[in-house]
Amino acid sequence: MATQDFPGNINKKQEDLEPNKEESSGEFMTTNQGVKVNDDTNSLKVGDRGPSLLEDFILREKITHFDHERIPERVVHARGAAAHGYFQVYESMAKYTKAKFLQDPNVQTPVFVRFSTVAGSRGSTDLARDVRGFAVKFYTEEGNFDLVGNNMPVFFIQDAIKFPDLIHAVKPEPHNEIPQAATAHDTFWDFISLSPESMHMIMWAMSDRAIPRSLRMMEGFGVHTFRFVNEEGVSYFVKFHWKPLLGVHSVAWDEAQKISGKDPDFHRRDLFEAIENGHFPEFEFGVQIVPKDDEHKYDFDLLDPTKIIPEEIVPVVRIGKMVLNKNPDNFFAETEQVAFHPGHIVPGIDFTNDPLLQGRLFSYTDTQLIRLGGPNFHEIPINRPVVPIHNNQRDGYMRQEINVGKSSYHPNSTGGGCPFQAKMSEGGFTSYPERVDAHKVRGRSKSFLDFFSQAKLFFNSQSEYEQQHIIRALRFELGKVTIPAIRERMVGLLSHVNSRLAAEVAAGLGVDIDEPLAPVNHMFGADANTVEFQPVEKQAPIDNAPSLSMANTIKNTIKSRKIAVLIADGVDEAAVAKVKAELAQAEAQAVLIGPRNGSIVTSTNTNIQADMSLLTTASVLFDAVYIPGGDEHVNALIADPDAVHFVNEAYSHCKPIAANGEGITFLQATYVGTKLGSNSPEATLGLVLSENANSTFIQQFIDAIAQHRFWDREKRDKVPS
Ligand code: HDE
Repeated sequence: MATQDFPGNINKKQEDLEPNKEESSGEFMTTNQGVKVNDDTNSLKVGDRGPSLLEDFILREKITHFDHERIPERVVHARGAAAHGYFQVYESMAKYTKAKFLQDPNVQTPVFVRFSTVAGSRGSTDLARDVRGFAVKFYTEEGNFDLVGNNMPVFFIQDAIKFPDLIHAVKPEPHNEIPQAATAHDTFWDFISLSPESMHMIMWAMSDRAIPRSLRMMEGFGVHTFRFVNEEGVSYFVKFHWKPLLGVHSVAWDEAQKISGKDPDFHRRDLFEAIENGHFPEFEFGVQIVPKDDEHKYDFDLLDPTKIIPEEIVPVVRIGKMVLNKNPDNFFAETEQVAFHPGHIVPGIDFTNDPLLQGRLFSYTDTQLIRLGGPNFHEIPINRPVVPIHNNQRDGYMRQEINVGKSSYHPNSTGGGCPFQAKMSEGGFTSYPERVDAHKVRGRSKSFLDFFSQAKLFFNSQSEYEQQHIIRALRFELGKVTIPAIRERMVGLLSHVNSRLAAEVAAGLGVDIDEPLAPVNHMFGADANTVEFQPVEKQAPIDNAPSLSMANTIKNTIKSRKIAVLIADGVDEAAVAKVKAELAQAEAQAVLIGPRNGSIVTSTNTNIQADMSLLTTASVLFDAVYIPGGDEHVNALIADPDAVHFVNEAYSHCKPIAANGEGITFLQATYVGTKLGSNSPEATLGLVLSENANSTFIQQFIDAIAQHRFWDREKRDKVPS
C-alpha cells in the first residue's frame, strides 16, 4: 500500500504524529491537570509582601517541570539538526533483497533524518572540523529500518572496544574541558599517533569533507558492509551511499572558523531555511553490491571499517531518492528524542561480522536507556513505527501503551496464543544463517593490518588544492599540539602515506623529518609489537580514484545559494532588480546588504529595503558577492571599511565576485583591485565584471556561482581577510 502522496506534506508518519501535536491558539491556559489558570505571573503569598505558600500547586508544578526539563545530551553526536521526508526506490531490488520498501517504485516510505557533528556539545558550533552524522530512520511497512551513517565512508578504529578511548581522546580534555568541538589538541593526536589504523580516516577528516558548505551538500555512507538477503535466501554484501543532488561542497577552513563566530547555527539554519523556502534537499540512495562468493576477492577485508570499496572497482548503483520536505515542529520532541540504532533492521537486510558494527549493535539501545530514561523510548512519537507493535514486553517507566487482556507471556492459551510468531514466509525476521566455525579469540584478523594503502589512494586522488588543504589542516591541528613527541609520531605516520605530505606538514611544524619514527602500534593488545602484527605495506590496486575528489562533483546548479548584494544610498535600482530576479529564476537568493537596516534611497530616488546590514552579517555567510553600480553608492562603499573587508574576505575565500558599472570602481578600491590588472590567470578567476547588468553578465555570474569556489586563486598571494 502506497503512503499518501506528498503534496501537503502528509505521509503516514506525519499522520501518526498528528494526535500528539498541541496547538494553543485560541485556548485557555491550564495546569498539567487541565485546570484553567487565572494568574500565571504571581505566586500565592501571605499578603502582598509575605512568603509564598507551599500549597501553590500552580507555582510548584511550573517550577518542578522546569527543573526537570533537561535530559543528558548524546554522548557523541550531541549537536544535530533534522528533517522529515520520504524515500522512493527507482525500480524493484527484488533480485538482491526482499526488503519491502525497496520493491515498489510507487511506494513512498516516510523518513526522518538527523545530521550531526560528533565531538561537540549540544550548543557547539556547526562548523567544527569534524565528521558529520547522517542518520536515516525509514518508517517502512515492515517496521523501522535505521541507516545510522556518517558523511565519511570509513572510521578511525576497527574494533568497537576502542570507541570509548577514541571519544575520550577527542572530547575536551578532562582536567579543564578545553577545547570544545575541536580535534586540534594533545589527547586526540596522541591517540591517533599511536593508532596507525586511523590513517585512512585521518585523510578524510583533514580534508574539506570535514567542513561542509551545507548538510544538503555532503555524501552519506553506511560505512560497514551490510547484507542484502533476497526471497530465495541468497545473500549479497552491500555498502550504502547517499549522493546529494546539489553536489559535494565545502567551505574554507578560515571561513569555517569565522562562521563559527558569526553564525554557529549556520548548517542548522541552512537546512531549516532551505526546506521552508521549498528547496527540498535531495539525496540519491546508492548501493555497491558484492556477491557473497566474492567475499575474499579484494585486497582488503570487507569486514574492515577502515576500508572503502573504491567506486572505480565496484560502481555505486543509484537505486532511489530521498527528499526532505518538512521541518520538525518541535526540536526537542523530534530531533532530540529520536533514537537511532544500527540494529533496527527489516527482513531483507542483515549484519556482517564487522567488529565495529557488532559493538554498535549493543551500544545504541544501551545509550537510549540512560538518555531517554527507560525501556519505553520506542513509544515516543518520533520513534514509533507506522505499523502496530504486538509483543509481551510490559511496563517500565512512562509506559504509554495500555495492553488489554491477561496474557503477557508466550506460549499462552489464555490469549488464544496471541500474538503469533510469524514464519519467514509471513514476514517474520529470520537472521541470515551464516556459517561460523572458529575458535574464540580476543584478537584481530591479519587481513586488517594494511593501514596505509587506502590513505595513500585517498591523498593521491585529491586535486592539487585539496592536497594543499589537507596539508594545511594537519599543520593547523598538529600546530596546536603542545607535546613535540606527538607531532613527531604523526609525521612518522604521514610519511607512510605520502612523503611530500609528510615533508610539507613537517616543514610547517618545524619537525625534523630526517628520521621519521616507525609507526607505533598500540592497538593490538599484547601481540602489538610482535613482527606478526606490524602494519603491512601494500599497494592499492588502483593509483587514483576520481570519485574521491570533490573537484569532480556536480557543478551545474546554483539552487538555494545565497548571494550578497552590497547596496548603499544612490545604488542603481534597475541593476539590483534585474540581478535579483534572474538569480531567483535560477532558484538562488539575493540578499541586499546595506550600511544600515531599513530603506535605502536609490539613484532614481526610489526606496529599496536592505535585508540585512553590514553589522549583522558577514561575507562568510554567503556564496558570492555582487556590487551594482551607482556613483554615490560606490563612494559610500569605498568609505566603509566593513564593505571593503566584505569583498576582500570573499575574494580570499575564493568566491565569485561580480560588479558592474561603478561597482567596478569599488572593487578597484579594495585589495581585489590589485588583482584586476594582474596577468596571472588564477588571480582573476571567478571575477565577473561588466559595464551593464545585462543578461550575459548575469549568466556569467550564475555560471561562476555554480563552480562554487575558485580554489586556484589560492596559488597566488592571499588577500588579507
Ligand atoms: Fe555511533 N553512537 N558509535 N557511529 N553514531 C551514537 O547513540 C557508537 C559509529 C553515529 O543522530 C550513540 O543515540 C559506538 C560509526 C551517528 O541520533 C552511541 C561506535 C558510525 C550517531 C554510539 C560508533 C556512527 C551516533 C550516541 C563504535 C557511522 C547519531 C547517541 C563501535 C557508521 C545518531 C546515540 C543520531 C550515535 C555508539 C561508531 C554513526 C553512544 C560504540 C562507525 C550518525 O550509541
